[in-house]
Amino acid sequence: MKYELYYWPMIQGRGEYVRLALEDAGAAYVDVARGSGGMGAMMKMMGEGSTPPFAPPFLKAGKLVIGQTANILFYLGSRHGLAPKTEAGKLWVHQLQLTITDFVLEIHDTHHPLGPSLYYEDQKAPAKKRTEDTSPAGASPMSISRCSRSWRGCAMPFRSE
Ligand SMILES: N[C@@H](CCC(=O)N[C@@H](CS)C(=O)NCC(=O)O)C(=O)O
Repeated sequence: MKYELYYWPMIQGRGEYVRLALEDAGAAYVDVARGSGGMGAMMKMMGEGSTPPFAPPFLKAGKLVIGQTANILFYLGSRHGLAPKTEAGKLWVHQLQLTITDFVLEIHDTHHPLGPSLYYEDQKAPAKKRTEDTSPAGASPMSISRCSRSWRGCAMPFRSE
């Protein structure tokens, strides 16, 4: 079976996690949106079927269409022996990937705290403030431990303790 990866052709972004797994597994795949007519095919896929993907990346594996980076990697990890075989091991690796997902969003928000449609130059001041509040270096060890390490995605305020 040849996988079909759907991701924005102009950036590496979250698609790169999937590409790395596919490459590591030696799996055959086509990077659909990088080919002719691929963008149109990708946009169409997001609007069809009873369980359409919400946003790229998504992977077509036979009849399956799998969205969410961590979900795709969970699938590929088991299928290609990239993840441990035990349930505990699989869940641990999935947990790590979900933590990475949170972390990626944290990093994104340090540059685009007001939204992805505005340029970084248009949100420099809030970006600076967001970065100060995000960096583990800016938080005291006590506040970090109380908040289960804010930089890993905890939404609770922690500065005033
Ligand atoms: N949690 C999702 C996030 C998907 C996501 O936000 N994809 C971005 C590109 S990296 C996107 O397509 N954003 C534009 C949109 O949602 O319309 C994942 O990990 O796959």
